[in-house]
This record gives sequence, C-alpha cells and structure tokens, in this order.
Amino acid sequence: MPLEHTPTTAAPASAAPVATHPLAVAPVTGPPSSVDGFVREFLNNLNYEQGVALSSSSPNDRYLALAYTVRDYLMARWLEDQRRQREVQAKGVCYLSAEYLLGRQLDNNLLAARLTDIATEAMAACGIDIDDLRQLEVEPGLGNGGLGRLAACFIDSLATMSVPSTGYGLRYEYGIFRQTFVDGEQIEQPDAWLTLGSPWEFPHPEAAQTIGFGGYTEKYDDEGVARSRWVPGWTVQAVPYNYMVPGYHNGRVNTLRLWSAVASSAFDLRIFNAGDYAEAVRAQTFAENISKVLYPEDSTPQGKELRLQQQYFFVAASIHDFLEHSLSPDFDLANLPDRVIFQLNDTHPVIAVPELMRVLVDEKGMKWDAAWAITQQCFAYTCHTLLPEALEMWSVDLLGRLLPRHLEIIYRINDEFLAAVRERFGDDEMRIRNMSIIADFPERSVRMAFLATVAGAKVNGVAELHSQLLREKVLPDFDEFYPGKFTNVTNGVTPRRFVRLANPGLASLITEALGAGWTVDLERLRGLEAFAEDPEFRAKFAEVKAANKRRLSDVLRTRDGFEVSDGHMLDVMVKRLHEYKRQMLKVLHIVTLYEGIASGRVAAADVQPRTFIFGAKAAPGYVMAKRIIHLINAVGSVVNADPRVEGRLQVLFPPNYNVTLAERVIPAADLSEQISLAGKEASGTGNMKFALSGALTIGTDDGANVEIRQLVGDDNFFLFGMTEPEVEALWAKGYKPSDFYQADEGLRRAIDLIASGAFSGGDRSTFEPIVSNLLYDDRFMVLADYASYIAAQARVDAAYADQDAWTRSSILNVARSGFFSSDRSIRDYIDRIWHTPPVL
Ligand code: 26W
Repeated sequence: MPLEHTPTTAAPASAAPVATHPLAVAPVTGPPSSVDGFVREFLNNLNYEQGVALSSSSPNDRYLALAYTVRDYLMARWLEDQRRQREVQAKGVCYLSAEYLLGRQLDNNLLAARLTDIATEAMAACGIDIDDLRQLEVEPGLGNGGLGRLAACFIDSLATMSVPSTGYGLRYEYGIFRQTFVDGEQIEQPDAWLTLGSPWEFPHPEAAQTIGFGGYTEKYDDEGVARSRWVPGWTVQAVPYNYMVPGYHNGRVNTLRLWSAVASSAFDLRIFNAGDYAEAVRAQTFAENISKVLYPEDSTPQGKELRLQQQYFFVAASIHDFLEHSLSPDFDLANLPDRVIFQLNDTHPVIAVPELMRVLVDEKGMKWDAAWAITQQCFAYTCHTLLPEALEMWSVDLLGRLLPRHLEIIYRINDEFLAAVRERFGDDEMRIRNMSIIADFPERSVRMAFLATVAGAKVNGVAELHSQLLREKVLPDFDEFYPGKFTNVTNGVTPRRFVRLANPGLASLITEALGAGWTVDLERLRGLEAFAEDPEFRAKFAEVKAANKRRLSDVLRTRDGFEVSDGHMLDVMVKRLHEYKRQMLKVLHIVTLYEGIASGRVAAADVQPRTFIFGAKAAPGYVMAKRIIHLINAVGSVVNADPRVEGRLQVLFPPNYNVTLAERVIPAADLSEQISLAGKEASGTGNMKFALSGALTIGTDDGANVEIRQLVGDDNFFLFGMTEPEVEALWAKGYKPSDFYQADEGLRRAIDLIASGAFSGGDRSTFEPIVSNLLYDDRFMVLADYASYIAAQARVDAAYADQDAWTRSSILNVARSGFFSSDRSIRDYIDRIWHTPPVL
C-alpha cells in the first residue's frame, strides 16, 4: 500500500528539509540486530556499496562490506548523539592531538555495538570466516607511540563515559612508517594505509575550512579603534573526515574529526595550457603536502616548516569548525569557557592559543583583555615528556614568515606576561629571561611549552613523579608564579581494547569470577585478590596465559616465520627505541647470560629458559637508535644459532611493532621490561597494559612504574636501579661510566664481547660507536644501573621457578591495576581540569 504523503512548500536549501514521508520523519534506527538482519545488511553493502555479488567478491570486498554493515548499526546512535549534543549545549571537551594511534577498528566497533556473535554467525552463514576478514584491516598508524595511543584510549573513555567531546587531529595519508629489517637493520617503507579503502571514515567536503598561511598583517582604524588584520599569502582547504568513536554498551557514539589538506585552487589550467604541467600542479601538491605524512619523531623535533604548517592547519580548522558548528549562531563568545575546554595534547597544538586570540580580537572584534581572559579559561595543557630536547621551539623567523599575525599576538602575550612577572618579582632579569616565552638562544624562538603554560588554565603531567619533576625541575618558576595551576593526571589505558578484546581468555575468567561490570569499572578487579589464594583459579589463570602464549607463537610463525620455544619465560620489551628507555640494558643482560654459557662458566642447563621479545621502531634520523636495533638483531641471530645455548635463550624481534602486534604480545608476556633511567619516562602506558595482563614488572622507580609498584605491592614487582634523586646526585658528582666497567667483571665481559665483534662477524667497527658511547658518554647511565638490574633478573629467575607463586603474584597484579583504566584518568581530568560532567 503506497505510503501517504502531501507535497511541501519550497524551503531554503541549507535549512533542514521538512519531510512528510513517515520514513523520513521517523528517527533513524539501525538494521535489526539479528543474524538475518545482519546478513541482509551485509549483502546490501556488498552488492550496492562494493557492487559485487558474494560469489565474485574479493576478500577486501567482503571486509569493506562487513565494515559498512557494522557502521550502519552504529550510525543511528551517532546521528542521535550529534543531535543530542547540539540540543543539550553542555560544556564539552575538544581534544587537540597531532597523533591518534587508533589500532584496528572492526572488533572495537563490533564490541561496542554488541554485534560480535551476530556478525560471526552471519558471516559463517555466508560461508565466510570472519577472522579472515579481520586480518585484512590495516590499522591507521596516525601516531608514533605513547602520546598517540593515549589519545586513542582517551577518546574511547570519553565516549564510554558519555562526555560530550570531539577529538580533532590530522588525517595523514601516510601514517607511521612500516618497519622491515634487512640484515638486521631497520628499513622504513611508506605506510599507504588508505590504498584498499578506509571504511570507517566519512568525508565532509561541504564542511571544509579555508586555512591561510604566509602573507602579512596590516593595521587599520575601525571607527577610532586600532585593529589588525592578517592577509594570508596563500590558502589551503581543510576537509574533515569523521570517524565514529563508539562508547562501550552505552549507546553513545562520539566523533573523531581528522583534517585532510586539499588545494584551494585546482591545478592552474593557464599554466597547463602553456605546457608547464609540473608548474600547473605545483601549488596543488604543495598544499596537499600538509597532511601527506606523519612526522616519525617522538622526542626530538626537527623544526621543519611543514611540521608547523601541519600544526596550524589542524588547530585552525578545528577552532573554526567548533565555533561554526557547535555553537548556535547567536552564541555570546564571552561565555565560551562554559561551553568548551580545548585540551592540548603536548605542545604540538599550542598554536591554537594565538589562533583563538586572532579570531576573537581580529574577526569577532573583541577587546584584547576580554579575549585573553576567555582564552586562558578555554585551554589546558598536558606535557608528556621530561627530555629538554623534546620541548618544541619555533624560530621567530619561521613563525613570522608563516604566521605573521600569530607572532605579533605571541609577542603581546609575552609582553603582558613578563610585565606581570616583573610586577610580582621585580626586575629579576635572570628570572625574566628564564620565563620569557621568547628565547634568544640558540636562536630567537618561541618556547611552545612556556606559551602553553602561560595560556593554559591547568598544566598537568602524566604520572605523579612526572608532575612533581615538572614543577620542581622543568617549570619551577611557573609553578611559583601560578600557584594551583600545575596538577597531575596519571595516564591510563582502555580496558575495552587491552583486556576485553586483546585478552578474551582473561576477560571471561574475570567475568566468571566478578561479573561483567569491570569493563567499565576497572577498580572492581580488586575482587580478584581473594581468588589469588584459590589454587583452582590459579590453574585457570595460568592456562589463560599459556593459551595466550600459544596464540602469540602462531601469530609470530605466520607473520615472521619465528618458532617461539615452548616452556620459556616470555621476557618482553616493546616500546619506541630510545636511549632513555635503555633497550641497551636489556641487551647487556642477554649478552651476560650468553657470555656465561659461551665461556663455559655457566651450564646452559642452569639458565632459566627465556625468550626475549623486542618490538621497537626508531625515528629514521635517530642514528644511535638504529644502531641499537641492528645490535639486538645481531645478538639474536648469534644466540639463537649457538648450539651451546641448547635453546635456553631465544631472542625474537618481530618488525613493525604496532597496536595490532601489541594486542597479541602483551597478553602472552610473563615479564614486562620498564627499565628507563629514573626521571626520564614521563609515565609509560605499556607498563599498565602488561600489569593488567598479569605480567610481572621489572622496573625502575620511573614514571607510572612508581604507582604500579605502590598498588601491586613490592612483593609483586621487581624493583631495581637508582631513584631519580640518586641519578641527579650521581650526575652532579660527575658520572664516569668507565668506572663501572672497570669495577664490574660481568659488565666488562659483556661489553668486551660486543666490542670483540662476536655479534658482527668479527668486525669490531660495526658496534664500536655503541661501545664507546657506553664507556665514555652513557647519558642514561646504563652501566650505573647494570649490577642492580642483573641482580633483579636473578630474583626474577628464582621467582619464576615457583610457577604457582608466580601465578599468584600475577593475579595480584591484575587485581590491583584497576586504577590504570583510562576511564579513571578521564574522571580525574573532569574533576581537576575540564569540569565537563557526562551527559547521560
Ligand atoms: C616533536 C617531536 C615529538 C613528538 C612526540 C616530541 C614528543 C613527542 C611525544 C610527547 C612523545 C611521547 O609519546 N611521549 C610519551 O607520552 C606517553 C603518554 O603520556 C607517556 O606515557 C610516555 O612516558 C612518554 O614518553
């Protein structure tokens, strides 16, 4: 029966259409959550989206159709959520991050939509093994490491906790490079993650923003008021791509909006017709380079102009987008702090501060002081590092050329700030120079961390020790000048991806013991403490770990051709390659064990069988880091092939460590290596994932290790090494690494073996730079902590010999690590910084 509807009068195109058709006015509902409903939706997407029949479909067709189907189920919630957020007008969070290390999306979306079983059955009914499709998903590697993954965990928690929020970032065409090893050396290949399609994104070219660069500023009189305006030299279009961020079982879907650069003007036909084809498209490629590739550095900024272009591009687009699409046209900007907090994920987005000032003063005509008062309430800054070299500084030359108006605004912010400092502390020139946002050495440049601190309502570190060192060592003058501005929010990880999805065996064991509530209330894990005393539960727990080990060895066999030895302790170190993280200390432990056997001083049979698993990318320009990767592979190939070792030691270094591999390695680990020099690792988040997976930690009192040890208890943590104050004291006293070499025979044997060329075919020069760096520089005191580390490893061996006690300790680690949920971190941000309560 034809559906009744009467024709409507013509409304302006942009206005929402006033529909009459019953289907058009009905709320958007997802397809039926049934196997039949799913099969129908899947076949529709295969036939009408992919344009293929099941019989002629390719695996990628089937994967894309599956993805389209899952997103169709989430779409209704997404649309409803956007409508609700527009309606409720509650204060929300805009999370500004240059990186999001999202990982694969399919399983997380299936989980959020409670569709995993239905989809598995529906695919089977179509003769498809859903696991084959899972493997096809390319993870969006839009980040380097900790900072990027934290952003991904945070937006997952914001959605699951129903906090109005939008993640803003960059849609890099090429993510973090693909790592392969050639003769043990890292080779980088471009990460063309979009090639086979990207089903989880929704482009919205109609919501593109025009972003200016270069040009000049001019002063003008506006009815007696001196005003400035910026006249950009060139522009580029920022096209938004929306990604769903589904909450876990709460029916909510937040948005991640990533910007892609498109040339404002298409190629220049006139130049083209004149025959200069390259010139015709030069402007285009130049513009589109902005979102071409992620910078693979995760600690030392290269100060490249394109990097600054990337930063300004996405923050300007994000601010314009928020002001235009989240606020009603008549919204009074004086109330902006009641509607939004822009969280700066490190200094990378801090150019957002002068951009908001430019918009409020130059475009909205607001008075400077009023605009500044608003700006200071709308931003907050999270610092993620302690390494001085990781703090970004942009030269005033480059800033003045690329963003002339922003430089003017930064100068004025600094002038007024220093005037206030003078007001408070008098003419203390040293202090003024130390606190000035503008540094004169090594070249006149803007200290972005200082700008973020001056502008931010709050500044936080990412672990207790880190926040304490920020206040006492990195920004002490600012802590004194801004009492109450500095706070701490210890990092966290999402239990949905890193426990529920990555470790289903453990998840169902926990649910069996405690019920399902832990997935959104991780502190409930505390309930497992009692079960640690139950031998039956311990047996089940140990079986889960054993099964995760078998699963990992299957993955490493198919992925990298590795045969993981049975019955070995899995000793795992996975994180970016950086000297402060001290992968070299781990290498010295392995070489020490190997040297003992190879020299005959230690019987192989007396060595606890261990498989050492490394995962680590080095920034392409970080030469020493790449040398250390080469050494790890070289040591591995010698140890793995040496019959004297009798298979007691195995070194595996699967290339291209990423989120997907982490989800397989971490649940299988027995020992978690968190061995950075105290005072260098801001927090760490891998350490939390390992503890939540029942791995025991061997670590220094650095970053969040301190809080892990405090919560799991000294008996369930292998602590070693100097504390941060001891490091400072040794540094102050004058650290001579060769003294430790001379004084410690085991250390000398290990270093001498490396120096001998034993791992480089007798060629002493190959690893000489590493050896001499250790003996004569050793900035991160590997040699100073060696003895304590080796002693701790001996304690690990002793503890591992009693499997039942180890399992008990492992259960206690899980039980006492609920604090490290990113939900708890978000609750702390809401309470201490954002004041953006969930909108239920
Ligand atoms: C500009 C170059 C650059 C790029 C990225 C400098 C610094 C970064 C990041 C801040 C580095 C990073 O990922 N830091 C890590 O952040 C994690 C999340 O807070 C912490 O857990 C790690 O300890 C910290 O190293």
